[in-house]
Amino acid sequence: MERVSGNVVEFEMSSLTPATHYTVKVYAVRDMAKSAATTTEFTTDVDAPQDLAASNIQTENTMLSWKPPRADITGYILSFESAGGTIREVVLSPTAVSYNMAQLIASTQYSVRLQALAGPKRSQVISTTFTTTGVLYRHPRDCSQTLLNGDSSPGLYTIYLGGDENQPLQVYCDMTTDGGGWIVFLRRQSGHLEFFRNWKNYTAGFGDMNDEFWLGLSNLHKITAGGQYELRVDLRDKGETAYAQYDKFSVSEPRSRYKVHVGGYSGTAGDSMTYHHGRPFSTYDHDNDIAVTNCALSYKGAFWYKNCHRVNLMGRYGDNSHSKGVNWFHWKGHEHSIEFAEMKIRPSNFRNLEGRRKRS
Ligand SMILES: [Ca+2]
Repeated sequence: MERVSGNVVEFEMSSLTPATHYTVKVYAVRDMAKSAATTTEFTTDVDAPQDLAASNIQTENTMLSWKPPRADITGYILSFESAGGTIREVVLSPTAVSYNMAQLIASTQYSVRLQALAGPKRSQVISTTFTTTGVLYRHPRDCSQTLLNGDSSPGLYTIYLGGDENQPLQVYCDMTTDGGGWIVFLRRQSGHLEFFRNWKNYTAGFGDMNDEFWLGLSNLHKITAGGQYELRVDLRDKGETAYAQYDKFSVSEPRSRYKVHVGGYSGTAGDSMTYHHGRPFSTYDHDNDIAVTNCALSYKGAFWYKNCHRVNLMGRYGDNSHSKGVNWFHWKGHEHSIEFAEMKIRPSNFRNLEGRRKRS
């Protein structure tokens, strides 16, 4: 109750509570007499939250926090927009005072808007902007760049052929063997997948990257054309392991029928691959080997066959008959199909890059 003088026709109410419904009655009084009341009603606005800020800004996430308004609110609307124009909006509970923004894009500016809700009423909007931190390679061209970006668990990743954002390719990265950073391009381990396939299949690739697969000659050519790569072959059989590493590995253009260039052996499996150096690829429907016969047809696989092979890692799984199985001649000979085989590549200067990263 406020008493004001008789010539006042205006009165400012202060210290009201936000988002609150008020009923106001005005009486004229003279001595003890009191007029009838004139009445009005209004609801105060919702006050805005304060101090919206982004903290702990990473490449893919950041923490937003704010101070709540005084009003008794029913929730918040938080919306954020990236520089690329993507808008996301979330509704938050009235008790929220922070929000973890995830799945952001590296090196990107975001603007964030926050508004409190009280029933149908909305507060003023408060806003802030922040920029996610960068990654070393925004469009990694292979698994070594993915690893240097900080992704160190093995699994599926998107790389970009030639570092070109318009040429994404999903690959399986081996991030553990000998420092990691390997694109796996062949895996045999279960016999679930048929590898006796035609030229078209071997060009494009096939299979399931979480089990058995072949990445494809076209991809291998495009990746190895973009730099100097090394090859590693990992073999396992009944608890035994062996590997072969080659300092140089590349696959030439389609016109050459994807000739392989391989050299600089080291390892424990024996050098079976140098025999295939300089050979074009062969499938049962594309005989590019130097044998009078069709090696792919004879040995139930596909490879850079010569006359015919010391390596038949795309041979018939579990077949121990001569030269037809998954063979690495200098380890288990031609009459033993190996249980597990992977072929993988990474840049041949990877160790230097990694050393530099560890020193810095
Ligand atoms: Ca032939």
